[in-house]
Amino acid sequence: MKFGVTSDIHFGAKSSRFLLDGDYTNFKRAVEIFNRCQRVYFNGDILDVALNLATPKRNYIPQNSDEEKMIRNRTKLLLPNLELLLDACPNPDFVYLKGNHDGYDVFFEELTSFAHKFNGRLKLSDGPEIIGNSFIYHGDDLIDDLQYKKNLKGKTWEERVETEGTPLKLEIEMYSKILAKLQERYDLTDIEHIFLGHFHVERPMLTIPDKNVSFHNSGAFTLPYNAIIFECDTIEKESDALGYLQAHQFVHSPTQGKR
Ligand SMILES: [Mn+2]
Repeated sequence: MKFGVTSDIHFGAKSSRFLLDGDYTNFKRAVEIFNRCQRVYFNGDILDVALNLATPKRNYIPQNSDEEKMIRNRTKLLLPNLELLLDACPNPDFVYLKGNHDGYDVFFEELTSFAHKFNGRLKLSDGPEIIGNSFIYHGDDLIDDLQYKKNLKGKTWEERVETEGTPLKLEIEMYSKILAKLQERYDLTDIEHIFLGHFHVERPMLTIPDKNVSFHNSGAFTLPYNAIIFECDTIEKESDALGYLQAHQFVHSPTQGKR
């Protein structure tokens, strides 16, 4: 079964990787890939609402009517675009997983009524989702308390790279810790591929040495502000192995702001 995974479009943020920007290049690219798939996973942070929180948290409850209004207004801008995308992609069904920037009840309420239009073709999920030997989760609560992004051992990522070695070494260390954390929570016996979003490291794909597990990160970027679409296939062999095909990148749009 062919499936696609993407995340971290951050629709509405200044640094948004817009699907529907300018000449629609990103949109057309997404449509082309998604229509080859039987299922597409939106793995969190497709919508971005800035609520003046340092780190937005999934299941955050709006503290006042302004915050709630902000979420509903931003939702109103996203949904017509999502509708265009789903209408242009008759082939796959879609699963929308919560991220930390869009895991709000208010948004998921609106998304639930929106989903009714699509006769079961759009499913909502808290995550994780499992397909074949693949595990799909946004990853926000896996990384944030490891503090790799900002402040591990009181150092920034860049400072760590300078003093402790290559990004590859640090990324293997980080993903090994994430794997251990996931194994505490879930039975990953048959899982060989873990799809995450959320954090932005050098490599969209990394295999942990000596483990039969690869990480794929659609929030990763090799160029600034690119979200990635993974196009994957579950192959029905004895191992039910997933063939990693390619990472397609959204094209950077000149109208996007700096993060
Ligand atoms: Mn995130």
